[in-house]
Amino acid sequence: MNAPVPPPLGEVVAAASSGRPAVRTTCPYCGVGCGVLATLDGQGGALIAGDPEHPANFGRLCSKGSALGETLGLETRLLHPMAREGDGPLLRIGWGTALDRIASAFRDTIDRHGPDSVALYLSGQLLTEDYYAANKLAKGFLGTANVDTNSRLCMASSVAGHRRAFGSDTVPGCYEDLDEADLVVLVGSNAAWCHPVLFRRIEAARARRGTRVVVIDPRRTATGDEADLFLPVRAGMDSIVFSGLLVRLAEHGALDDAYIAAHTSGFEATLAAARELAPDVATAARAAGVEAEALEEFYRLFERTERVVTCYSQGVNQSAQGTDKVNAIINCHLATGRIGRPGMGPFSLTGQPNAMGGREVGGLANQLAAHMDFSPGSVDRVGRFWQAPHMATREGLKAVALFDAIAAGKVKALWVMGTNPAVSLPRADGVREALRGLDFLAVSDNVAANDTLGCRPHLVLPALAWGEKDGTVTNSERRISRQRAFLSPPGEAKADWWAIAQVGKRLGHAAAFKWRSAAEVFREHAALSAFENGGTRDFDLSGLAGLDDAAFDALAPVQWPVRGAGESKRFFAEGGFYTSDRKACFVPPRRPELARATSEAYPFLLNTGRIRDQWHTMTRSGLSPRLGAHLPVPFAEINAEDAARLGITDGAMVRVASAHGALAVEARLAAGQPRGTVFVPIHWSEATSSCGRLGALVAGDTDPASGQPEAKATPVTLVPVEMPFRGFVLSRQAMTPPPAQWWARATLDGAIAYILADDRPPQDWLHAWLGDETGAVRLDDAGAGRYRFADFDEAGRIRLVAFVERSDRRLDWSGALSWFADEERDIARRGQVLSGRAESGGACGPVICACHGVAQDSIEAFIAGNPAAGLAGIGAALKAGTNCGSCIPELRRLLARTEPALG
Ligand SMILES: Nc1nc2c(c(=O)[nH]1)N[C@H]1C(S)=C(S)[C@@H](COP(=O)(O)OP(=O)(O)OC[C@H]3O[C@@H](n4cnc5c(=O)[nH]c(N)nc54)[C@H](O)[C@@H]3O)O[C@H]1N2
Ligand SMILES: Nc1nc2c(c(=O)[nH]1)N[C@H]1C(S)=C(S)[C@@H](COP(=O)(O)OP(=O)(O)OC[C@H]3O[C@@H](n4cnc5c(=O)[nH]c(N)nc54)[C@H](O)[C@@H]3O)O[C@H]1N2
Ligand code: SF4
Ligand SMILES: [Mo]
Repeated sequence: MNAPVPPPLGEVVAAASSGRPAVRTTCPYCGVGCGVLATLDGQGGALIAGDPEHPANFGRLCSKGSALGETLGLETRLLHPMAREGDGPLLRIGWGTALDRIASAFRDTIDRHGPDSVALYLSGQLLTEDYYAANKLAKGFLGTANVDTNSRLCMASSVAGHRRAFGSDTVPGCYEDLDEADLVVLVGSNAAWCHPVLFRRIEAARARRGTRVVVIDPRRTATGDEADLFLPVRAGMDSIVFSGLLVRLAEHGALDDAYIAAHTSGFEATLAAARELAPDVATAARAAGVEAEALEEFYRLFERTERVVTCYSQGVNQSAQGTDKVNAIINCHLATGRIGRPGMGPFSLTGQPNAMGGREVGGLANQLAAHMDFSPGSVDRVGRFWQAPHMATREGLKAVALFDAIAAGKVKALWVMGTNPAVSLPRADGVREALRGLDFLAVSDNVAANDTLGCRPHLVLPALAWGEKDGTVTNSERRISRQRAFLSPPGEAKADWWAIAQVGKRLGHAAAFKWRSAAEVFREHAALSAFENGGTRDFDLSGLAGLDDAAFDALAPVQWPVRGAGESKRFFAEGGFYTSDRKACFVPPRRPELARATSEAYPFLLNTGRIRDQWHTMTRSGLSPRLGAHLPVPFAEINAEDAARLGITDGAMVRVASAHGALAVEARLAAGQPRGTVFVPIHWSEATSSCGRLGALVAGDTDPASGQPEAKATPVTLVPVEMPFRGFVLSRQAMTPPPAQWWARATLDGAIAYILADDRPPQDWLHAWLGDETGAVRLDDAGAGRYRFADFDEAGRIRLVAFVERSDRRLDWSGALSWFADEERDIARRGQVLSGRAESGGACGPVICACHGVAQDSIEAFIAGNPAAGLAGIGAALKAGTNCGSCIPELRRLLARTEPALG
């Protein structure tokens, strides 16, 4: 466990409950950017609470934020630099040697093959200071713009859409707009699961002022369930919906003619293009795959509601038509002048904690620092500011093209920092091969093992993790918050910015990389934003360029721009766009078309996304038992009729395959999943499952404007997989997975679970693997294909339980798991663990309330016995939904399902 460090001065607040000092910091998960109070628990960990004073969350946290304390252990951490010689294993080396090696690998590669033969691949989970340092090194000193980031997979279409419309990557609004809106439209956003605290804010506005919520998403998510109106748009057809809206607004005299005339250009051509796509509601509805009446209702609501915020996320961005979708949405806000005023505006919900910070420092290959581009004037300006000897003069390769160039041998040396591309990039099998073929691969990460680290890097560097690192992040509403350290660095872990600066120094640029603290990096970043700005660029932190170290330590959450006093927190109510004529551009969308159509061989469209309680490739959220129980197994959500036709039953194993790769997961039949489509979550990797790595399947055709890959519509085939033997191993300690044909790992309360499936009886493979432990009990019924085993340690505590038997569904482990809660059991009763019954009568199925560990079965049973109880009744009796509230949409869903029919 980490050792505590004294909290920074000025940032010590008394945590109400414990009286111990708490450190104010920011949640490292989603772009909501919630303030967190971390209080050391005296045992190397920390108690986590929401910061009541942070303007993003006012004290609230979702299930992931609340469980941060369970992710601070060091068991999985990378603690020392390591390198390999030839084909040998990674061996520990000193920092000095490691940094020398990176510097010389980059220098030699550039000498031999030019600056564009090297690249950096970064992450929206880095701090702004790390990101700034990496961009400065590459674009000013290595001489290449081959620096891209996982934000290419995340926000690039929003960035491109903003730049096309506004001339800059500006988010015009703020979270208060959600409090003050009368209509919130969520497009391609499962905010109830992915931005839960913002979603609760929308819900609060609903309760307070009757805000209406419209959700546009092909599948009915927890967010869609909560909507006043749900539009199940056909994949990729959002620009039809919003083109139809523009036409409708024009025809009903609902335009803001004065705003259009004074502050925009290109309206007529855009309206004409919209008329081509969606001349009337009926045509739009047909093309978008929704009911005409529902679409009409949405149009009517939008037309009649002045205060409307349209939030959008990956259903919009991660599309081969993503940038057009963004502009189709923005067009409607510009046309009604509903932008930059309270309760109004287009609002891109950012994914990662520092997606925005990355954009600010020019983390994308087609941007330069401080929201500048590669125009000669900007290149010259940044070059002078940095006194850079080797300024990159043109855009670099965007993520998908970058990895293609690596595969083609054009990029030969790569430094990956804070991302897991062997899982998260499309065509991930190809990415893995490309990584393995590099002349030089360095990876900076927090963990000792993930799929990218499995690609035989030449060198790995241990980075500081959340709770240890120190710097700033920017959330969806342009608010800069501090991440502060409350734990001291474990092992030899160091800040990413520091490692980059050391390499810069070794390449002969000591003056440019002389920073001694994150505060110094931040000041330089702020100064660059102000440099020759004069109101020409939106991103301006001139008011922060002079912060001294103490002020940086104490910095309260602040929204940019920070030019001086009396700053407005919104943009563009009075125009003032960052185009050459200061007018916004309407952008006519092209006719949307899926990059790949389904075919006889691949008749289903694969949609992908997130689940409530896991974060990306699970390197951190996967450590928390609270989070593991919600949806512990990789799955594919399939429409019930499709499944029946294919002979796939709920809980059975199913193979999903595209032209690029395949996976096998559990089938979940879902009414909300449209026919002809399947949804698979992104979170499982080779580290957590035998074949749940979704990225391998995704085709990833890129959007022409943004280079963002399509991640929501890959043609696939579905085939039932015969795995008649199902089971699990529960173990107190993590172990190498049992030799089953199929496995997935989950962290549960008290045990690590390996969920298993096989077409061979357990006697053939499990028996030998378990061996004959002394003190073990077993039940071996070869005739029935049943095998159960339990082993205990010397103190009589259960060590491991294995159950495998013939079944067409996952086995319920709740009985066996309850044994892990107890320290000791009566030796004589040991055999009872093999009965499979929980002594306390535990429940099975998903755990809906992560905070209080309340399972779906208990909730259903309660509702059945108390049909009138409602949400409050469930809360009072079971406590479910009473802490973070992330599960409230699911509780409502269960209530609705079991509601007695009115008649
Ligand atoms: N629990 C959790 N929260 C997270 C994350 C996490 O890993 N776990 N990650 C964070 C990050 S980095 C990001 S980027 C955000 C993402 O947040 P979201 O974008 O809300 O999440 P996704 O599940 O990727 O996708 C959202 C929805 O887009 C829908 N969709 C697919 N195709 C289309 C389409 O053509 N049109 C429309 N309108 N919708 C479509 C999908 O059905 C899905 O429900 O979440 C952040 N928050
Ligand atoms: N099919 C499909 N693919 C997708 C998506 C999708 O919806 N569908 N979503 C895409 C999106 S929006 C995103 S954001 C990506 C996310 O994909 P990734 O970025 O690949 O996923 P993470 O698991 O967050 O990986 C972060 C890694 O960085 C490490 N890390 C965390 N903090 C730090 C740090 O401060 N320093 C260093 N050096 N390392 C750190 C973690 O241990 C982890 O290994 O996935 C994308 N891929
Ligand atoms: S909504 Fe949840 S995950 Fe996102 S920042 Fe807040 S606590 Fe963290
Ligand atoms: Mo993301």
